[in-house]
Amino acid sequence: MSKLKIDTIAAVSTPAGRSAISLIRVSGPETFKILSKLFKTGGKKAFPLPYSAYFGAIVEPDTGLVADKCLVTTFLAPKSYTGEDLAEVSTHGNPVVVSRVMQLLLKNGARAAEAGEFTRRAFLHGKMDLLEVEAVSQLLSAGTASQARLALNQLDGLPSKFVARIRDRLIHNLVQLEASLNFPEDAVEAIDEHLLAIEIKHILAELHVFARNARNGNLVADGLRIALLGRPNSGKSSLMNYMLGRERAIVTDIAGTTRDTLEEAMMIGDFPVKIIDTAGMRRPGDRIEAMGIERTGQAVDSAFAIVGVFDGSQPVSSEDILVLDRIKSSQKPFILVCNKTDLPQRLEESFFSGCPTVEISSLKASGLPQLVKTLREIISSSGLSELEEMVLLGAQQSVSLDKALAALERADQGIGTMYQDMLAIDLEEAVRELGRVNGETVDVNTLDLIFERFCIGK
Ligand SMILES: Nc1nc2c(ncn2[C@@H]2O[C@H](COP(=O)(O)OP(=O)(O)OP(=O)(O)O)[C@@H](O)[C@H]2O)c(=O)[nH]1
Ligand SMILES: [Mg+2]
Repeated sequence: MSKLKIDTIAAVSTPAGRSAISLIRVSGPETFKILSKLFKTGGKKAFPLPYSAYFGAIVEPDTGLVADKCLVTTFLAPKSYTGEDLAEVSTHGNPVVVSRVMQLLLKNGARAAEAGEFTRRAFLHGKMDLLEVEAVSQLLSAGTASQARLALNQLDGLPSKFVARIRDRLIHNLVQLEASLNFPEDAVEAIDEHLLAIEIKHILAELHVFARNARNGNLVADGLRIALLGRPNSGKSSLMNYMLGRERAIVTDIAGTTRDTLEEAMMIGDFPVKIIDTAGMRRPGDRIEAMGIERTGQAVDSAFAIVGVFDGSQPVSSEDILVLDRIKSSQKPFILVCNKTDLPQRLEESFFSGCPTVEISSLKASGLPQLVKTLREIISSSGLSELEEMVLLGAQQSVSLDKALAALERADQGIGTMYQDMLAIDLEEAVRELGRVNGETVDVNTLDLIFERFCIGK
């Protein structure tokens, strides 16, 4: 089906099942023609007026039977979510009633909407750009208040304005460069490469900040990954259970109990995190353990921060030294846990020297507040509590932003030595890729990928 054909679509926008009210959305040029056939309102108010609510009944045209009594809210193009004529029909929240009203709409000229099609139309009609689309998507899937706040910030449009402004500046410079390249003999002034170089540097600096805000935003949206790392039996799974407050991971006194990485969400302050329990690090006993330990390595690579778990009741082993080396070489923020403090302590204190350490007994449930406090400090010192600054990007948008940055880096480094037409190619690429970030130059296939993540009715 052609995505460009603008017909009239309908979908149930509320979840399936019984509820007080269900909402059916209808959008497109025939919206009010279709509703005029089906919806009978008793009042004298003309139908439809902008932003108006009408109480009435959906009536089957052939039989005159009432399908439901409902409230219809009207939004006239272009002042609606989609930018088209749009109506929201609030029916009684019974699946039988809802499906009857839907069938009547479909029989009388509407088409069942695809996932994300209302938002896609909003995008096509210029009601929002791709950054705002991404914010809507993240708002719908947000699992915590801070994730929702981040998405709402982005819906205010500041990141959109930023990308549009940077892109306009690049276009302006590109046009000047092209003019001086194509019409050298005309009155067009030769471009001042020195000024252009300064401008590119400024833009690059601003874009780097934007990219960092986007990385942080995606960290918050996905949940910061915190990996528990340690030798077998040090108490990683016990600590995970203690942090979560429930028996999630299997704990035994057999070294090598955890063979695969386990991931669970929790909050640190008002920050969503994912705690990752890993297979204990040692020379593997069999193939399965070897695979588990390989995954431990991946968990370290993808982690935002690492919690090193050590058994305080045992002297330092070669495995502990291996673990500490791995943690230090990861260059990630970390904290060391001296676990099993309920037992006589035999781990040499000097082992932890110079490293942030907390003492914990996972068995007796003591010491967690100090660990949480330190993790909060790690999060806030990474600038991650500044939600206002953050940006949410989809996977495609992140790739495009990186490409735009790379093209500008090439331009920045090459300017003065590189041919101007090569410079123009890099600037063009930056403009094109930034257009993919905000949707100015996005292609249909990419749009398909973006909107298929949405639910029907949004
Ligand atoms: N006394 C005491 N025992 C603990 C504590 N934490 C864990 N243990 C015990 O240590 C043993 C190993 O605990 P686990 O949590 O399975 O250790 P692990 O690091 O996940 O081990 P692997 O999955 O094999 O890598 C179990 O018998 C736990 O009951 C603690 O704080 N105090
Ligand atoms: Mg374990």
